[in-house]
Amino acid sequence: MTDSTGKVTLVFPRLRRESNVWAPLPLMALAAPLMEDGFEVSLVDARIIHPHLPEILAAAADALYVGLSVMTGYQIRDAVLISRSLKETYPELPVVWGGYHASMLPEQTLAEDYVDIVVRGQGQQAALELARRLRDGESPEGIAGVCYKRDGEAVIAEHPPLVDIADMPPTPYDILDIEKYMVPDVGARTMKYFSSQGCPFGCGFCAETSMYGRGWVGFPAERVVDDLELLVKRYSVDAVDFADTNFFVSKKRVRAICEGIIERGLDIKWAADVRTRQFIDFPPELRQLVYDAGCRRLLLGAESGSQAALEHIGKKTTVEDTLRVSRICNDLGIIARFTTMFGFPGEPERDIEDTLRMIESIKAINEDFEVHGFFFAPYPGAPLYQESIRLGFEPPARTEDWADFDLTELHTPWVDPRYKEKVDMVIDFYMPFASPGRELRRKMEGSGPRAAAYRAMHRLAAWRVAHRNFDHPWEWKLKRLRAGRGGAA
Ligand code: B12
Ligand code: SF4
Repeated sequence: MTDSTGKVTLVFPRLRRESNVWAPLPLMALAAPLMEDGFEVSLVDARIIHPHLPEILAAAADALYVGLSVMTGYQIRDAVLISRSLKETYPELPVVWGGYHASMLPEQTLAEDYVDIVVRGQGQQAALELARRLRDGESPEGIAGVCYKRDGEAVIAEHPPLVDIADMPPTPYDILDIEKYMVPDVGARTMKYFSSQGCPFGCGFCAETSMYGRGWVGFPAERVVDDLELLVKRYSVDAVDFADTNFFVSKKRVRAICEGIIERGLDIKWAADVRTRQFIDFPPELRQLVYDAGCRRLLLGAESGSQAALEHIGKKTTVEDTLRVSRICNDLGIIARFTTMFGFPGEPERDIEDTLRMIESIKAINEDFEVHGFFFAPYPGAPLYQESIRLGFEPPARTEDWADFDLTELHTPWVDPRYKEKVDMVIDFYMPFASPGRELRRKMEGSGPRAAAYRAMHRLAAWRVAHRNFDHPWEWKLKRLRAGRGGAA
């Protein structure tokens, strides 16, 4: 380690409607090598500071650069506000954008006068090299993944390949006010943690493929267990939600992590994402080990109850796989949380009935299993992004116009809004009420008027789903009115 020769300010802009604030892992990942190299890092999380601009401006005063982490959607609105404010106050201070959005659209992002540099892809090495160059008064030319402006012209770097993270220094949880990031989730004190980056699969709707080129890199098992032990012992964490896009890529590593957790007697519960077939293909004793090591929830992409739709998106899984994995999780005592997707390009509006039937079968296995419905949104970088443009999707022309882009709204001209309404109503509103999970059942158990309203809603929804009768959906309309959106179903 060298003496501190410079400071880097990292900012996590606000997100929309985030009830629980998760640790800003992208920035903590960057802070690790910077701090090891002797740089001072000031991490400002705009989600937990009100008002946030004065603090960001103060932290930026003596920085070599300010780096913002930006994902497509609402976060852009705050990132633009912050960046403009930085430029007004410190015209010479380099403003750097990284994360999924800028990585996929570097030209468009650099066209804005409030962004000086874009870092594409994985940021650990680029953030460090950039700090060294700016400290030494050198140009960022040639740093892998770093795009910048030269005489007003954008210099766009190739998207860099994924670099191994096995030797990365520890993720610095101590730069956070950690109590602000303890979330009641799998445990009362759940902490977000990442142990790997990338995913070897290539689902058409997912930006991951372009971001990390179907590569995958992870911390060695021992390092992961060390980190978990530190979280438990130093911060009294009782559960971890893995932010890994695909925690289960290496069976060998999963086995070693689980054995390590058990050997060290770590009393910890955890949740992670897995592909349906991956978990089915695990030998039963490994699945049992995963449970024994504390896994209590898995997030799986079921995507659809229609086999034709699964073939259409090349998901390489079957509806029967979804039911099989449900039975496996149920037998183990692991909660399965599924996502489904509708409205892919070129897909005929398919019968919601198939997915509804799949959900009923899942709920018959375990009522606590959840199924969420989403509509396909062409995120930049997703393999289906270009096809969506050919089919009439008009991507926003300027960075800030991407701020309204999220999975709750419809962005694709080939989908009839009434179809989306029906999916939202049946899959995400009536179905969860008809077959309530643990949380809703708890709300129904009370004695006040609220609990009575939930019970009435449950009976009504159960009747509607059983009879497939969604005519005159006044409960749904009321909910929409209360959410301030109005509109007919
Ligand atoms: C945790 C998470 C969340 C958390 C919040 C994040 C947080 N930390 O607070 C929550 C649950 C709130 C969330 C919400 C959403 N999320 Co999210 N989320 C993730 C998830 C699972 C992990 C992110 C993470 O921490 N990764 C670990 C870190 C170490 O890696 P990283 O993020 O890739 O960061 C690296 C690079 O991006 C880069 N980098 C990042 N920032 C910066 C900044 C600088 C200056 C530099 C130099 C480099 C750099 O370097 C980092 C280190 O290598 C990712 C998937 C994934 N595994 O990454 C999706 C992901 C980021 N989410 C995504 C989406 C779409 C959403 C939603 C918009 C979904 C929705 N429902 O609409 C919402 C946003 C809603 C809102 N509230 O506004 C997409 C983003 C796609 C895109 N084009 O932007 C992802 C990639 C999932 C996917 N595969 O589609 N999410
Ligand atoms: S959807 Fe999941 S499995 Fe498919 S590419 Fe994205 S992260 Fe990987």
